[in-house]
Amino acid sequence: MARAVLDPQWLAEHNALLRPALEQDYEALARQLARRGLDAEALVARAQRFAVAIPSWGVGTGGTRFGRFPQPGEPRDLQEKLEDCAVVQQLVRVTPTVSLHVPWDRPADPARVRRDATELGLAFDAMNSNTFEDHTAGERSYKFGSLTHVDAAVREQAIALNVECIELGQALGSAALTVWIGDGGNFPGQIHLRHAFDRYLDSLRKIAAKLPSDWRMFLEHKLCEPAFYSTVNQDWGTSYAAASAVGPQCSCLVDLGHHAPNVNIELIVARLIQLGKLGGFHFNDSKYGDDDLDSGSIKPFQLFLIFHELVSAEVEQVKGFAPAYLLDQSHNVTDPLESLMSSANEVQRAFVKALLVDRARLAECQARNDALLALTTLKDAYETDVRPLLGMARLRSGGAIDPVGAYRASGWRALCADRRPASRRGSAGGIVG
Ligand code: AFD
Ligand code: MN
Ligand code: MN
Repeated sequence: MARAVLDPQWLAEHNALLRPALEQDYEALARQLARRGLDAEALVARAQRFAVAIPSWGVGTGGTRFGRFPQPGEPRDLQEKLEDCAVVQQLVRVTPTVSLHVPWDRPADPARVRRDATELGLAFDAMNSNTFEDHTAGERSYKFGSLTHVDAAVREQAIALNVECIELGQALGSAALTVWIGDGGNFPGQIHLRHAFDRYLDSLRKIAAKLPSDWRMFLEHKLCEPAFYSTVNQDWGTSYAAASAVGPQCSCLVDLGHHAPNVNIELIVARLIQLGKLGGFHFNDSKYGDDDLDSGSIKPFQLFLIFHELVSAEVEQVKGFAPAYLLDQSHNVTDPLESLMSSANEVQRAFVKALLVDRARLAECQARNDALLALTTLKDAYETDVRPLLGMARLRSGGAIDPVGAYRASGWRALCADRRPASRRGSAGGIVG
């Protein structure tokens, strides 16, 4: 039995106040769904099984290159970050795993960290390697690249960090490595475009050679930043080519903020599924670029359409389809725990709404080229208010009917402000969006 950070008795009392209204709303929704041939109970069970990982760098306040505005009670070390993750999980019950960024959160004693996490009811998701900034004085600099650097010694150092991530991950019980590099050029002519990609493949193969047989490796592409002229792994096509060249354990990770404006991300998702190379997601939202805004805050319909593709693949039992889900956001102006809770809820909501799509009717519409009714079919699902269903799923899983409300009432932030004095507070990690 995991150790509950917030008092379960207190949470039960908080839920008791909201429960009568939830039950009424749930019954009304269940009747509506039944008319549409959908079983609310089965949907609650599906919602309960949904999971999305929390980034260790997401529980501290994020920053931009213009500054960071820390708030009281921020976690100062990995142990405190795990405690915060456990609070989120206790209330939402869909975030049972944590994804670490190394060296931001390099565990000195991984076996102990694993025990601590298990005690809190948490496990570890994909490991993330950071070779986009220099860590200690004297090491070879990543200023001009890491895995694609012109100097083989710098590449070796970056490869070694990725191998260290794999080893740490093995000790932690993780089974995946996500590689995102900032490598690229800021000036035309700065790098040899083809040779840099060759070096990328060569480095990736060396990392992949160290993967345990049950591990996966995800390549995360990004249009630009920090390289503003040419990024080595810049788009999904490049990422797909690289993942294919590296081998079967390697696939592509889609971060929702890493595309050119107005790109059809759900189409990219469909293509990668079809090609057997969709590894996972970094969920966030964006208006202009890699904004790292909270999931579902700007384009909830896009999130739904992405999940429509994911659920389609599940329903059609596409071979090898098992994408990893992680939130990757930078919380600059909110309490990070509140953002994580509401974002997990948004992602879960998109998933549940995608389950409501009348796929038989959609197929008929497509077969007779009925564009309008096809869209209406999707909108019927998208516009259904599934909040009672999500609340019921959380309640039955032991979480909070209203996670943010419960969190505020719990006084956790104020407690942390006392327990975690600012003088000892280190970097919260996560300076890059
Ligand atoms: C980047 C990527 C990547 C990386 C992160 C660091 O989204 O996932 O780990 O920033 O904060 O933009
Ligand atoms: Mn990302
Ligand atoms: Mn990003």
